[in-house]
Amino acid sequence: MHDGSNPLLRAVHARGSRPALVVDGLTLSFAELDDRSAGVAAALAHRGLGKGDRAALVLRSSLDGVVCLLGCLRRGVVVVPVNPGYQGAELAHVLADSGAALVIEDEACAALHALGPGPALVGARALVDEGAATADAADAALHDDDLAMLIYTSGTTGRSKGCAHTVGSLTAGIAALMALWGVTDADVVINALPLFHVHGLCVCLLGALSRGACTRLLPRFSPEAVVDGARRGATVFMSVPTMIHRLLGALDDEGAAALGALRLVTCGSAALSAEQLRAFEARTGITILERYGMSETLITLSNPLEGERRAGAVGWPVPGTAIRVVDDELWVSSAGAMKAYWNRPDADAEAFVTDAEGQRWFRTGDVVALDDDGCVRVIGRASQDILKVGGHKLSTREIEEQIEGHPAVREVAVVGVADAEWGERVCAVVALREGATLTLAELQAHVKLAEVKRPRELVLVDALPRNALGKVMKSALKARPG
Ligand code: MCA
Ligand code: AMP
Repeated sequence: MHDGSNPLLRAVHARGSRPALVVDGLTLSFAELDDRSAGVAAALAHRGLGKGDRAALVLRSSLDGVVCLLGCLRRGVVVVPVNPGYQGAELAHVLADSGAALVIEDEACAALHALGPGPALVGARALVDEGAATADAADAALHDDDLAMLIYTSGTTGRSKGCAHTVGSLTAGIAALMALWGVTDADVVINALPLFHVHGLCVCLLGALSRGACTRLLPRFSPEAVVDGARRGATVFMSVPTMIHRLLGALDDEGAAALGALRLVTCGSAALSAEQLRAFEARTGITILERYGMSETLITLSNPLEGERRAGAVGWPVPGTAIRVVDDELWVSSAGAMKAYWNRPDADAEAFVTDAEGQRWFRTGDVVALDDDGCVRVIGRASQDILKVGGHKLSTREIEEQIEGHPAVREVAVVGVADAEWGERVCAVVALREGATLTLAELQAHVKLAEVKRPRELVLVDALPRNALGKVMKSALKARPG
Protein backbone atom coordinates (compact mmCIF):
# COMPACT_ATOMS: atom_id res chain seq x y z
CA MET A 1 0.00 0.00 0.00
CA HIS A 2 1.16 3.55 -0.53
CA ASP A 3 0.09 7.07 0.23
CA GLY A 4 -1.63 7.84 -3.05
CA SER A 5 1.23 9.53 -4.90
CA ASN A 6 2.81 7.60 -7.76
CA PRO A 7 5.28 5.23 -6.05
CA LEU A 8 7.45 5.17 -9.17
CA LEU A 9 8.17 8.83 -8.65
CA ARG A 10 8.90 8.83 -4.92
CA ALA A 11 12.63 9.05 -5.53
CA VAL A 12 12.07 12.01 -7.84
CA HIS A 13 10.35 13.89 -5.00
CA ALA A 14 13.09 13.09 -2.51
CA ARG A 15 16.44 13.56 -4.24
CA GLY A 16 16.76 17.38 -4.23
CA SER A 17 19.66 18.91 -6.11
CA ARG A 18 21.23 15.62 -7.26
CA PRO A 19 21.36 15.29 -11.06
CA ALA A 20 18.44 13.33 -12.50
CA LEU A 21 18.84 13.80 -16.24
CA VAL A 22 21.69 14.81 -18.49
CA VAL A 23 20.67 15.46 -22.11
CA ASP A 24 22.66 17.27 -24.77
CA GLY A 25 24.93 18.86 -22.14
CA LEU A 26 21.96 20.12 -20.07
CA THR A 27 21.48 18.79 -16.55
CA LEU A 28 18.19 18.70 -14.69
CA SER A 29 18.20 17.97 -10.96
CA PHE A 30 15.60 15.79 -9.27
CA ALA A 31 14.13 18.93 -7.67
CA GLU A 32 13.82 20.61 -11.10
CA LEU A 33 12.29 17.47 -12.59
CA ASP A 34 9.89 17.31 -9.66
CA ASP A 35 8.95 20.94 -10.05
CA ARG A 36 8.52 20.91 -13.84
CA SER A 37 6.59 17.65 -13.90
CA ALA A 38 4.27 19.02 -11.19
CA GLY A 39 3.73 21.96 -13.54
CA VAL A 40 2.82 19.65 -16.40
CA ALA A 41 0.38 17.77 -14.14
CA ALA A 42 -1.25 21.13 -13.38
CA ALA A 43 -1.30 22.11 -17.06
CA LEU A 44 -3.01 18.80 -17.89
CA ALA A 45 -5.59 19.49 -15.18
CA HIS A 46 -6.13 22.92 -16.64
CA ARG A 47 -6.79 21.31 -20.01
CA GLY A 48 -9.41 19.12 -18.39
CA LEU A 49 -7.42 15.88 -18.34
CA GLY A 50 -7.66 13.68 -15.29
CA LYS A 51 -7.14 10.19 -14.00
CA GLY A 52 -7.72 7.53 -16.62
CA ASP A 53 -7.70 9.88 -19.63
CA ARG A 54 -5.16 8.88 -22.25
CA ALA A 55 -2.40 11.04 -23.71
CA ALA A 56 -0.36 9.85 -26.69
CA LEU A 57 3.30 10.83 -26.37
CA VAL A 58 4.91 10.98 -29.79
CA LEU A 59 8.36 11.84 -28.55
CA ARG A 60 12.00 11.42 -29.34
CA SER A 61 14.28 11.28 -26.30
CA SER A 62 14.34 14.81 -24.94
CA LEU A 63 14.33 16.60 -21.64
CA ASP A 64 10.90 18.17 -22.19
CA GLY A 65 9.58 14.79 -23.26
CA VAL A 66 10.62 13.19 -19.98
CA VAL A 67 9.09 16.08 -18.00
CA CYS A 68 5.78 15.61 -19.87
CA LEU A 69 5.86 11.88 -19.30
CA LEU A 70 6.28 12.29 -15.55
CA GLY A 71 3.65 15.01 -15.50
CA CYS A 72 1.15 12.59 -17.05
CA LEU A 73 2.02 9.87 -14.53
CA ARG A 74 1.53 12.33 -11.64
CA ARG A 75 -1.83 13.48 -12.97
CA GLY A 76 -2.93 9.86 -13.43
CA VAL A 77 -3.19 10.50 -17.18
CA VAL A 78 -2.45 7.23 -18.95
CA VAL A 79 0.75 7.43 -21.01
CA VAL A 80 0.49 5.99 -24.53
CA PRO A 81 4.02 6.07 -25.97
CA VAL A 82 4.09 6.22 -29.76
CA ASN A 83 7.02 5.77 -32.15
CA PRO A 84 7.56 9.20 -33.77
CA GLY A 85 8.64 7.36 -36.93
CA TYR A 86 5.15 5.92 -37.38
CA GLN A 87 3.30 6.73 -40.58
CA GLY A 88 -0.37 7.58 -41.12
CA ALA A 89 -2.12 4.24 -40.62
CA GLU A 90 0.06 3.22 -37.68
CA LEU A 91 -0.54 6.53 -35.89
CA ALA A 92 -4.25 6.59 -36.67
CA HIS A 93 -4.70 3.09 -35.23
CA VAL A 94 -2.98 3.85 -31.92
CA LEU A 95 -4.76 7.19 -31.48
CA ALA A 96 -8.18 5.71 -32.23
CA ASP A 97 -7.69 2.47 -30.31
CA SER A 98 -6.38 4.18 -27.18
CA GLY A 99 -8.99 6.92 -27.39
CA ALA A 100 -6.29 9.51 -26.68
CA ALA A 101 -7.68 12.87 -25.59
CA LEU A 102 -4.37 14.66 -26.16
CA VAL A 103 -1.27 14.17 -28.28
CA ILE A 104 2.05 15.47 -27.00
CA GLU A 105 4.79 15.78 -29.63
CA ASP A 106 8.26 17.22 -29.39
CA GLU A 107 8.93 18.09 -33.01
CA ALA A 108 6.29 18.76 -35.61
CA CYS A 109 5.65 15.19 -36.79
CA ALA A 110 4.57 15.46 -40.43
CA ALA A 111 2.59 12.21 -40.46
CA LEU A 112 0.70 13.30 -37.35
CA HIS A 113 -0.24 16.68 -38.80
CA ALA A 114 -1.35 15.04 -42.03
CA LEU A 115 -3.91 12.89 -40.19
CA GLY A 116 -6.63 15.51 -40.19
CA PRO A 117 -9.06 16.15 -37.33
CA GLY A 118 -8.28 14.23 -34.15
CA PRO A 119 -7.30 14.77 -30.54
CA ALA A 120 -5.83 18.09 -29.39
CA LEU A 121 -2.12 18.40 -30.16
CA VAL A 122 0.48 20.18 -28.04
CA GLY A 123 4.26 20.44 -28.19
CA ALA A 124 6.21 19.07 -25.22
CA ARG A 125 7.98 22.40 -24.77
CA ALA A 126 4.69 24.32 -24.91
CA LEU A 127 3.14 22.03 -22.29
CA VAL A 128 6.13 22.47 -19.98
CA ASP A 129 5.81 26.26 -20.43
CA GLU A 130 2.08 26.09 -19.68
CA GLY A 131 2.98 24.17 -16.53
CA ALA A 132 5.50 26.79 -15.43
CA ALA A 133 2.75 29.40 -15.62
CA THR A 134 0.25 27.32 -13.60
CA ALA A 135 0.38 27.57 -9.82
CA ASP A 136 -2.06 24.83 -8.69
CA ALA A 137 -0.97 21.39 -7.58
CA ALA A 138 -2.72 18.65 -9.54
CA ASP A 139 -1.24 15.24 -8.66
CA ALA A 140 -3.87 12.51 -8.61
CA ALA A 141 -4.32 10.11 -5.71
CA LEU A 142 -3.23 6.82 -7.28
CA HIS A 143 -3.70 3.19 -6.34
CA ASP A 144 -1.99 0.04 -7.54
CA ASP A 145 -4.91 -0.91 -9.77
CA ASP A 146 -5.01 2.43 -11.58
CA LEU A 147 -3.98 2.37 -15.21
CA ALA A 148 -0.62 4.08 -15.88
CA MET A 149 0.39 3.16 -19.45
CA LEU A 150 -0.88 1.61 -22.63
CA ILE A 151 2.10 0.23 -24.50
CA TYR A 152 1.28 -0.88 -28.02
CA THR A 153 2.91 -4.03 -29.29
CA SER A 154 2.54 -6.00 -32.51
CA GLY A 155 0.61 -9.22 -32.57
CA THR A 156 0.11 -11.87 -35.21
CA THR A 157 -2.71 -9.84 -36.74
CA GLY A 158 -1.96 -6.60 -38.52
CA ARG A 159 -3.08 -4.33 -35.71
CA SER A 160 -1.07 -3.60 -32.59
CA LYS A 161 -2.57 -4.15 -29.15
CA GLY A 162 -2.24 -1.92 -26.10
CA CYS A 163 -0.65 -3.58 -23.06
CA ALA A 164 -2.48 -1.99 -20.12
CA HIS A 165 0.01 -1.56 -17.29
CA THR A 166 -1.10 -0.31 -13.91
CA VAL A 167 0.71 1.69 -11.27
CA GLY A 168 1.09 -1.61 -9.42
CA SER A 169 2.43 -3.72 -12.31
CA LEU A 170 5.01 -1.10 -13.23
CA THR A 171 6.09 -0.49 -9.65
CA ALA A 172 6.45 -4.18 -8.83
CA GLY A 173 8.17 -5.18 -12.07
CA ILE A 174 10.61 -2.28 -12.04
CA ALA A 175 11.44 -2.53 -8.33
CA ALA A 176 12.22 -6.26 -8.53
CA LEU A 177 14.58 -5.79 -11.46
CA MET A 178 16.38 -2.73 -10.13
CA ALA A 179 16.98 -4.52 -6.82
CA LEU A 180 18.29 -7.58 -8.67
CA TRP A 181 20.72 -5.44 -10.65
CA GLY A 182 21.75 -3.41 -7.61
CA VAL A 183 20.87 -0.04 -9.15
CA THR A 184 21.32 2.78 -6.61
CA ASP A 185 21.59 6.54 -6.50
CA ALA A 186 25.33 6.12 -7.03
CA ASP A 187 24.64 4.94 -10.59
CA VAL A 188 24.69 6.92 -13.81
CA VAL A 189 22.70 5.05 -16.47
CA ILE A 190 23.24 5.56 -20.22
CA ASN A 191 19.84 5.48 -21.93
CA ALA A 192 20.26 5.26 -25.70
CA LEU A 193 16.99 3.33 -26.14
CA PRO A 194 13.82 4.80 -27.60
CA LEU A 195 11.33 5.97 -24.97
CA PHE A 196 8.36 4.40 -26.77
CA HIS A 197 9.10 0.81 -25.71
CA VAL A 198 9.14 -0.91 -22.33
CA HIS A 199 12.91 -1.36 -22.45
CA GLY A 200 13.91 2.32 -22.74
CA LEU A 201 10.91 3.79 -20.94
CA CYS A 202 10.03 1.47 -18.07
CA VAL A 203 13.23 -0.47 -17.43
CA CYS A 204 15.89 2.09 -18.23
CA LEU A 205 14.30 5.50 -17.56
CA LEU A 206 11.75 4.80 -14.82
CA GLY A 207 14.08 2.15 -13.37
CA ALA A 208 16.88 4.69 -12.93
CA LEU A 209 14.55 7.44 -11.68
CA SER A 210 12.89 5.10 -9.18
CA ARG A 211 16.30 4.40 -7.59
CA GLY A 212 17.49 8.00 -7.63
CA ALA A 213 20.13 7.17 -10.26
CA CYS A 214 21.15 9.77 -12.84
CA THR A 215 20.20 9.16 -16.49
CA ARG A 216 22.41 10.17 -19.41
CA LEU A 217 19.75 10.35 -22.10
CA LEU A 218 21.03 10.04 -25.67
CA PRO A 219 18.69 11.47 -28.32
CA ARG A 220 20.04 8.76 -30.63
CA PHE A 221 22.26 5.73 -30.18
CA SER A 222 25.79 5.89 -31.53
CA PRO A 223 28.88 3.99 -30.36
CA GLU A 224 30.69 7.31 -29.90
CA ALA A 225 27.98 8.76 -27.64
CA VAL A 226 27.94 5.62 -25.49
CA VAL A 227 31.74 5.68 -25.13
CA ASP A 228 31.55 9.38 -24.31
CA GLY A 229 28.98 8.66 -21.59
CA ALA A 230 31.22 5.96 -20.13
CA ARG A 231 34.19 8.34 -20.16
CA ARG A 232 32.14 10.90 -18.25
CA GLY A 233 31.52 8.50 -15.40
CA ALA A 234 28.46 6.46 -16.37
CA THR A 235 28.22 3.14 -14.55
CA VAL A 236 25.42 1.23 -16.35
CA PHE A 237 24.49 0.75 -20.02
CA MET A 238 21.32 -1.05 -21.14
CA SER A 239 21.37 -2.26 -24.74
CA VAL A 240 19.83 -4.32 -27.51
CA PRO A 241 21.99 -6.74 -29.56
CA THR A 242 22.15 -4.38 -32.57
CA MET A 243 23.91 -1.82 -30.34
CA ILE A 244 26.43 -4.42 -29.18
CA HIS A 245 27.06 -5.38 -32.83
CA ARG A 246 27.71 -1.74 -33.74
CA LEU A 247 29.89 -1.13 -30.69
CA LEU A 248 32.01 -4.16 -31.54
CA GLY A 249 32.49 -2.79 -35.05
CA ALA A 250 33.49 0.67 -33.84
CA LEU A 251 35.48 0.39 -30.61
CA ASP A 252 39.12 1.43 -30.55
CA ASP A 253 41.30 0.50 -27.57
CA GLU A 254 40.51 3.69 -25.72
CA GLY A 255 36.77 3.23 -26.23
CA ALA A 256 36.97 -0.39 -25.14
CA ALA A 257 38.80 0.68 -21.97
CA ALA A 258 36.14 3.34 -21.26
CA LEU A 259 33.34 0.78 -21.59
CA GLY A 260 35.39 -1.64 -19.48
CA ALA A 261 35.00 0.75 -16.55
CA LEU A 262 31.18 0.38 -16.51
CA ARG A 263 29.85 -1.64 -13.61
CA LEU A 264 27.07 -3.27 -15.64
CA VAL A 265 26.10 -3.75 -19.29
CA THR A 266 22.74 -5.43 -19.83
CA CYS A 267 21.26 -6.61 -23.12
CA GLY A 268 17.88 -7.87 -24.22
CA SER A 269 14.74 -7.34 -26.37
CA ALA A 270 16.19 -9.85 -28.85
CA ALA A 271 18.66 -12.72 -28.66
CA LEU A 272 22.30 -11.87 -28.00
CA SER A 273 24.42 -14.62 -29.49
CA ALA A 274 27.03 -16.41 -27.40
CA GLU A 275 29.62 -15.17 -29.93
CA GLN A 276 28.61 -11.53 -29.38
CA LEU A 277 28.78 -11.96 -25.62
CA ARG A 278 32.26 -13.50 -25.84
CA ALA A 279 33.53 -10.93 -28.34
CA PHE A 280 32.37 -8.06 -26.10
CA GLU A 281 33.97 -9.74 -23.10
CA ALA A 282 37.27 -10.16 -24.96
CA ARG A 283 37.22 -6.52 -26.10
CA THR A 284 36.10 -4.78 -22.88
CA GLY A 285 36.48 -7.30 -20.05
CA ILE A 286 32.73 -7.01 -19.39
CA THR A 287 30.43 -10.02 -19.44
CA ILE A 288 27.10 -8.69 -20.68
CA LEU A 289 24.14 -9.54 -18.46
CA GLU A 290 21.43 -10.82 -20.81
CA ARG A 291 17.81 -10.71 -19.74
CA TYR A 292 14.42 -11.45 -21.30
CA GLY A 293 11.13 -9.65 -21.24
CA MET A 294 7.99 -8.60 -23.06
CA SER A 295 5.89 -5.48 -23.26
CA GLU A 296 3.12 -7.51 -21.63
CA THR A 297 5.11 -8.73 -18.63
CA LEU A 298 8.12 -6.41 -18.22
CA ILE A 299 11.40 -8.23 -17.57
CA THR A 300 10.84 -11.73 -16.23
CA LEU A 301 14.14 -13.59 -16.69
CA SER A 302 17.65 -12.41 -16.01
CA ASN A 303 21.18 -13.61 -15.62
CA PRO A 304 22.56 -12.76 -12.18
CA LEU A 305 24.45 -9.65 -11.09
CA GLU A 306 26.85 -11.83 -9.11
CA GLY A 307 27.84 -15.28 -10.34
CA GLU A 308 27.81 -16.90 -13.76
CA ARG A 309 26.22 -15.02 -16.67
CA ARG A 310 25.58 -17.77 -19.15
CA ALA A 311 26.32 -17.12 -22.82
CA GLY A 312 23.36 -17.76 -25.12
CA ALA A 313 20.92 -17.94 -22.20
CA VAL A 314 18.54 -15.47 -20.55
CA GLY A 315 18.90 -16.77 -17.00
CA TRP A 316 16.40 -17.41 -14.24
CA PRO A 317 13.11 -15.86 -13.09
CA VAL A 318 13.40 -12.38 -11.61
CA PRO A 319 12.13 -12.37 -7.98
CA GLY A 320 8.34 -12.07 -8.10
CA THR A 321 8.10 -14.12 -11.32
CA ALA A 322 7.19 -17.79 -11.67
CA ILE A 323 7.62 -19.74 -14.90
CA ARG A 324 6.27 -22.89 -16.49
CA VAL A 325 7.20 -24.53 -19.75
CA VAL A 326 4.14 -26.01 -21.45
CA ASP A 327 4.72 -27.85 -24.74
CA ASP A 328 8.03 -25.97 -25.06
CA GLU A 329 6.24 -22.61 -24.69
CA LEU A 330 7.26 -20.29 -21.85
CA TRP A 331 4.47 -19.22 -19.51
CA VAL A 332 5.08 -16.54 -16.91
CA SER A 333 3.21 -15.40 -13.84
CA SER A 334 4.52 -12.13 -12.55
CA ALA A 335 3.66 -9.08 -10.49
CA GLY A 336 4.90 -7.02 -13.44
CA ALA A 337 2.40 -8.54 -15.87
CA MET A 338 -0.07 -6.17 -17.52
CA LYS A 339 -3.66 -6.10 -16.38
CA ALA A 340 -5.03 -6.87 -19.82
CA TYR A 341 -4.85 -5.97 -23.48
CA TRP A 342 -6.73 -2.72 -23.88
CA ASN A 343 -10.31 -3.43 -24.96
CA ARG A 344 -9.34 -6.86 -26.29
CA PRO A 345 -11.01 -9.55 -24.18
CA ASP A 346 -10.56 -11.92 -27.14
CA ALA A 347 -6.78 -11.47 -27.03
CA ASP A 348 -6.78 -11.79 -23.21
CA ALA A 349 -8.64 -15.08 -23.49
CA GLU A 350 -5.94 -16.42 -25.82
CA ALA A 351 -2.97 -15.09 -23.85
CA PHE A 352 -3.93 -15.67 -20.21
CA VAL A 353 -4.59 -18.97 -18.45
CA THR A 354 -5.81 -19.17 -14.85
CA ASP A 355 -4.85 -22.45 -13.18
CA ALA A 356 -6.75 -24.48 -10.58
CA GLU A 357 -5.05 -22.53 -7.76
CA GLY A 358 -6.25 -19.26 -9.27
CA GLN A 359 -2.78 -18.21 -10.45
CA ARG A 360 -2.80 -16.26 -13.69
CA TRP A 361 -0.26 -17.22 -16.37
CA PHE A 362 0.70 -15.33 -19.50
CA ARG A 363 1.54 -17.45 -22.53
CA THR A 364 4.56 -15.75 -24.10
CA GLY A 365 4.55 -17.47 -27.50
CA ASP A 366 8.31 -17.98 -27.09
CA VAL A 367 9.76 -21.46 -27.45
CA VAL A 368 12.35 -22.18 -24.76
CA ALA A 369 14.55 -24.93 -23.39
CA LEU A 370 15.81 -25.28 -19.82
CA ASP A 371 19.33 -26.20 -18.76
CA ASP A 372 19.57 -28.79 -15.96
CA ASP A 373 19.79 -26.02 -13.37
CA GLY A 374 16.69 -24.24 -14.70
CA CYS A 375 18.52 -21.60 -16.74
CA VAL A 376 16.29 -20.60 -19.68
CA ARG A 377 17.37 -20.52 -23.32
CA VAL A 378 15.11 -18.88 -25.91
CA ILE A 379 14.91 -21.06 -29.01
CA GLY A 380 12.63 -18.80 -31.04
CA ARG A 381 9.01 -17.80 -31.45
CA ALA A 382 6.18 -20.25 -31.98
CA SER A 383 4.73 -18.00 -34.70
CA GLN A 384 6.46 -17.02 -37.93
CA ASP A 385 4.23 -13.95 -38.06
CA ILE A 386 6.26 -11.94 -35.54
CA LEU A 387 9.73 -10.61 -36.27
CA LYS A 388 12.30 -8.83 -34.12
CA VAL A 389 14.32 -6.27 -36.06
CA GLY A 390 16.84 -4.30 -34.01
CA GLY A 391 14.75 -5.14 -30.93
CA HIS A 392 11.52 -3.79 -32.50
CA LYS A 393 8.68 -6.31 -32.67
CA LEU A 394 6.98 -6.37 -36.07
CA SER A 395 3.88 -8.07 -37.38
CA THR A 396 4.45 -9.63 -40.79
CA ARG A 397 0.68 -9.36 -41.36
CA GLU A 398 0.78 -5.57 -41.08
CA ILE A 399 3.51 -5.41 -43.74
CA GLU A 400 1.79 -8.00 -45.96
CA GLU A 401 -1.47 -6.02 -45.86
CA GLN A 402 0.32 -3.00 -47.31
CA ILE A 403 2.14 -5.00 -49.96
CA GLU A 404 -1.08 -6.74 -51.01
CA GLY A 405 -2.35 -3.28 -51.99
CA HIS A 406 0.32 -2.91 -54.69
CA PRO A 407 -1.21 -3.46 -58.15
CA ALA A 408 1.68 -5.69 -59.29
CA VAL A 409 1.29 -8.12 -56.42
CA ARG A 410 -0.79 -11.31 -56.65
CA GLU A 411 0.30 -12.77 -53.31
CA VAL A 412 2.92 -12.06 -50.71
CA ALA A 413 4.49 -13.54 -47.60
CA VAL A 414 6.80 -11.54 -45.35
CA VAL A 415 9.49 -13.52 -43.56
CA GLY A 416 12.47 -12.69 -41.36
CA VAL A 417 15.92 -13.48 -42.71
CA ALA A 418 18.82 -13.81 -40.24
CA ASP A 419 20.89 -10.63 -40.17
CA ALA A 420 24.12 -10.14 -38.19
CA GLU A 421 23.35 -6.50 -37.36
CA TRP A 422 19.56 -6.41 -37.00
CA GLY A 423 18.91 -9.96 -35.78
CA GLU A 424 16.42 -10.37 -38.60
CA ARG A 425 15.67 -8.33 -41.68
CA VAL A 426 12.33 -7.98 -43.43
CA CYS A 427 12.10 -10.02 -46.62
CA ALA A 428 9.04 -9.90 -48.92
CA VAL A 429 8.42 -13.02 -50.99
CA VAL A 430 6.11 -11.96 -53.80
CA ALA A 431 4.28 -13.65 -56.66
CA LEU A 432 3.48 -11.04 -59.31
CA ARG A 433 0.40 -10.67 -61.45
CA GLU A 434 0.69 -11.77 -65.08
CA GLY A 435 3.08 -9.46 -66.96
CA ALA A 436 3.77 -7.18 -63.94
CA THR A 437 7.18 -6.11 -62.67
CA LEU A 438 8.32 -4.88 -59.24
CA THR A 439 11.63 -3.66 -57.85
CA LEU A 440 12.68 -3.46 -54.20
CA ALA A 441 12.80 0.35 -54.43
CA GLU A 442 9.21 0.45 -55.79
CA LEU A 443 8.07 -1.87 -53.02
CA GLN A 444 9.80 0.19 -50.32
CA ALA A 445 8.20 3.38 -51.62
CA HIS A 446 4.79 1.70 -51.49
CA VAL A 447 5.03 0.53 -47.86
CA LYS A 448 3.87 3.46 -45.71
CA LEU A 449 5.07 2.18 -42.36
CA ALA A 450 7.89 3.00 -39.93
CA GLU A 451 11.30 2.66 -41.55
CA VAL A 452 12.18 -0.45 -39.59
CA LYS A 453 9.20 -2.29 -41.15
CA ARG A 454 10.12 -1.61 -44.76
CA PRO A 455 11.27 -4.69 -46.69
CA ARG A 456 15.05 -4.85 -47.15
CA GLU A 457 14.85 -7.76 -49.55
CA LEU A 458 12.46 -8.79 -52.32
CA VAL A 459 12.29 -12.35 -53.62
CA LEU A 460 10.08 -13.02 -56.65
CA VAL A 461 8.49 -16.47 -56.93
CA ASP A 462 5.90 -18.05 -59.22
CA ALA A 463 3.68 -19.04 -56.32
CA LEU A 464 3.91 -19.27 -52.53
CA PRO A 465 4.31 -22.75 -51.05
CA ARG A 466 1.08 -23.73 -49.27
CA ASN A 467 0.09 -26.71 -47.16
CA ALA A 468 -2.95 -28.89 -47.80
CA LEU A 469 -5.14 -26.35 -45.96
CA GLY A 470 -3.92 -23.53 -48.19
CA LYS A 471 -1.82 -21.87 -45.48
CA VAL A 472 1.48 -20.35 -46.64
CA MET A 473 4.40 -22.40 -45.31
CA LYS A 474 6.65 -19.64 -44.03
CA SER A 475 9.20 -21.97 -42.51
CA ALA A 476 9.94 -23.32 -45.98
CA LEU A 477 10.38 -19.76 -47.29
CA LYS A 478 12.46 -18.74 -44.31
CA ALA A 479 14.88 -21.58 -44.81
CA ARG A 480 15.44 -20.64 -48.44
CA PRO A 481 13.49 -17.56 -49.55
CA GLY A 482 14.97 -17.81 -53.05
C1 MCA B 1 19.06 -0.19 -42.57
N1 MCA B 1 18.04 0.26 -41.83
C2 MCA B 1 17.31 -0.80 -41.43
C3 MCA B 1 17.94 -1.93 -42.01
N2 MCA B 1 19.01 -1.50 -42.70
N3 MCA B 1 16.21 -0.92 -40.68
C4 MCA B 1 15.72 -2.15 -40.48
N4 MCA B 1 16.27 -3.29 -40.99
C5 MCA B 1 17.38 -3.21 -41.76
N5 MCA B 1 17.91 -4.33 -42.25
C6 MCA B 1 17.84 1.68 -41.48
C7 MCA B 1 16.50 2.23 -41.85
O1 MCA B 1 16.53 2.66 -43.17
C8 MCA B 1 16.32 3.37 -40.87
O2 MCA B 1 16.99 4.48 -41.33
C9 MCA B 1 16.93 2.83 -39.66
O3 MCA B 1 17.87 1.87 -40.08
C10 MCA B 1 15.89 2.15 -38.74
O4 MCA B 1 15.53 3.02 -37.75
P1 MCA B 1 16.14 2.90 -36.28
O5 MCA B 1 15.61 1.65 -35.70
O6 MCA B 1 15.91 4.18 -35.55
O7 MCA B 1 17.70 2.68 -36.58
P2 MCA B 1 18.99 3.28 -35.97
O8 MCA B 1 18.87 4.73 -35.71
O9 MCA B 1 20.08 2.82 -36.84
O10 MCA B 1 19.07 2.57 -34.56
C11 MCA B 1 19.26 1.21 -34.41
C12 MCA B 1 18.85 0.87 -32.99
C13 MCA B 1 17.36 1.13 -32.82
C14 MCA B 1 19.63 1.76 -32.01
C15 MCA B 1 19.22 -0.56 -32.72
O11 MCA B 1 16.65 0.37 -33.77
C16 MCA B 1 16.86 0.86 -31.44
O12 MCA B 1 16.97 1.73 -30.58
N6 MCA B 1 16.30 -0.33 -31.18
C17 MCA B 1 15.79 -0.69 -29.88
C18 MCA B 1 14.37 -1.09 -29.95
C19 MCA B 1 13.82 -1.34 -28.55
O13 MCA B 1 14.00 -0.54 -27.66
N7 MCA B 1 13.13 -2.47 -28.37
C20 MCA B 1 12.60 -2.82 -27.08
C21 MCA B 1 11.19 -3.35 -27.21
P3 MCA B 1 16.73 6.00 -40.91
O14 MCA B 1 17.81 6.30 -39.93
O15 MCA B 1 16.85 6.73 -42.19
O16 MCA B 1 15.37 6.06 -40.29
S1 MCA B 1 10.59 -3.78 -25.55
C22 MCA B 1 11.03 -5.40 -25.47
O17 MCA B 1 11.45 -5.98 -26.40
C23 MCA B 1 10.99 -6.15 -24.15
C24 MCA B 1 10.24 -5.51 -23.03
C25 MCA B 1 12.42 -6.36 -23.74
O18 MCA B 1 12.77 -7.52 -23.51
O19 MCA B 1 13.13 -5.36 -23.66
P1 AMP C 1 8.16 -6.80 -27.24
O1 AMP C 1 6.77 -7.14 -27.55
O2 AMP C 1 8.74 -5.78 -28.12
O3 AMP C 1 8.23 -6.49 -25.82
O4 AMP C 1 9.03 -8.09 -27.50
C1 AMP C 1 9.03 -9.20 -26.65
C2 AMP C 1 9.75 -10.34 -27.30
O5 AMP C 1 11.14 -10.03 -27.46
C3 AMP C 1 9.76 -11.62 -26.50
O6 AMP C 1 8.54 -12.32 -26.62
C4 AMP C 1 10.94 -12.35 -27.11
O7 AMP C 1 10.55 -13.01 -28.29
C5 AMP C 1 11.88 -11.23 -27.45
N1 AMP C 1 12.99 -11.10 -26.48
C6 AMP C 1 13.12 -10.22 -25.48
N2 AMP C 1 14.30 -10.41 -24.83
C7 AMP C 1 14.92 -11.46 -25.44
C8 AMP C 1 16.17 -12.13 -25.27
N3 AMP C 1 17.04 -11.76 -24.34
N4 AMP C 1 16.44 -13.17 -26.08
C9 AMP C 1 15.58 -13.56 -27.05
N5 AMP C 1 14.40 -12.94 -27.28
C10 AMP C 1 14.08 -11.89 -26.49
